[in-house]
Amino acid sequence: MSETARLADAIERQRRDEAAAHEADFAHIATKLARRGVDPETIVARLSKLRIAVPSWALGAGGTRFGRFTQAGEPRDINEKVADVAAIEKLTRANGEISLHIPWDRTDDPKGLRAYLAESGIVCGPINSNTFQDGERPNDPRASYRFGSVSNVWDEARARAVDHMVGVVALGKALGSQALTVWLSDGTNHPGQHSFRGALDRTIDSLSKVYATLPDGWSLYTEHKPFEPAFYSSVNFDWGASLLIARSLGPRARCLVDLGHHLPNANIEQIVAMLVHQGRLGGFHFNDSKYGDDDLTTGSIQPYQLFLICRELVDAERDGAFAAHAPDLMIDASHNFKDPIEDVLQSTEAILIAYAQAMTVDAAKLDIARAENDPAGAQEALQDAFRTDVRALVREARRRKGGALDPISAFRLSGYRQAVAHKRGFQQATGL
Ligand code: AFD
Ligand code: MN
Ligand code: MN
Repeated sequence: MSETARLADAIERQRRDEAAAHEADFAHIATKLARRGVDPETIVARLSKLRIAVPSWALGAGGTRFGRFTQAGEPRDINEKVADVAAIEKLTRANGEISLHIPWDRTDDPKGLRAYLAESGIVCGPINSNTFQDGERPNDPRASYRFGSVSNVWDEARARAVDHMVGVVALGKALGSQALTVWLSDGTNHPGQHSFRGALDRTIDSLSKVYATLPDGWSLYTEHKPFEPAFYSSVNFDWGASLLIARSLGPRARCLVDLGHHLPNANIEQIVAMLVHQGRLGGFHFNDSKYGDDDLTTGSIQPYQLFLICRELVDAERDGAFAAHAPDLMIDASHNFKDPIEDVLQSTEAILIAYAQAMTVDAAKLDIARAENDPAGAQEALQDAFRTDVRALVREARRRKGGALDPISAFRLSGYRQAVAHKRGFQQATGL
């Protein structure tokens, strides 16, 4: 049996076996929400439109600087990565998009890849440049990214970084992408190593050259991160720097919020609100973190924070703030221990649950509490929603689109990993 047939069979079997239990759960939540004046159909309809991109680098086991433990059946090339995303999409009906990383996913045949994507029902989401690794070492040492890419004091390195990004945009265009995501490792480890203002100037100047080549309808996302690999200062270190860069580039430059790229206890939901206010929220990299850029599974550590972030999105949507540009939702994680596909399924589920919970907030009650300066009332409105088990809404959205009621158990039931392990063995693709 083909892997596709295995998945279809498992999804179907599960839908049959768990239909009665699911219907009872859905009826229960529908009644409960009706008491809050919330229409479950609106939530199901909204959920079924959410699309969460899978990063190509999440499909193999991640590593650390202490090592990498390859798992059986990891994709060996870009086509197998697309096949894994198509498998995930079959299960969830919420992940029909892949985010590529160049040069890890470099192809000499963009036309062929585009056709394979279309055949697999997957679209090409925001595409990522990589100026944090030299890859093939450049002949000219002044062109190395060792001391930075777009912010480097050496013209050769900056020119190389700009060329690379312009090439990534061209490839992305050929593949149907509409955004370039730029995460920079540029920074310093030693006070005085470079001029903060000089580095910002050079970054803006270099990125302007990339921005100037953006095709119609494209955005450029700037992704901030406070530290690592640079431990004293990063050039694009927080949302303020990210916003400065975006505003200096032009209206199609927007900020991307990676949940793991904040110092402990940062109020990420407020950062999201500020970027919405400025019309500069480009998108997200979802993950979770305990200490720093841990790339832990979305919603596994701070589910309430995820809910509050989604609440900002629901609010912004209600206010029409996303009319010009809706944020791109992407996962950004890679793991040492878990099956990578199972992790994507869990992250996706966590986002859908948080989004659904955010939509169950009694908005009138919250508005009144705010207008009356009633913080306890505001907390009641939020936590009443957060404590609601909305999983039946998420399942119903998936059921109506032909997906699995429970993606992880359907994935396990299908034997997909064992089947691809047999074919692919213990190899790994380029990338992390
Ligand atoms: C980095 C950033 C960024 C980058 C990725 C590569 O999160 O999104 O593209 O890791 O693995 O930490
Ligand atoms: Mn990221
Ligand atoms: Mn990261």
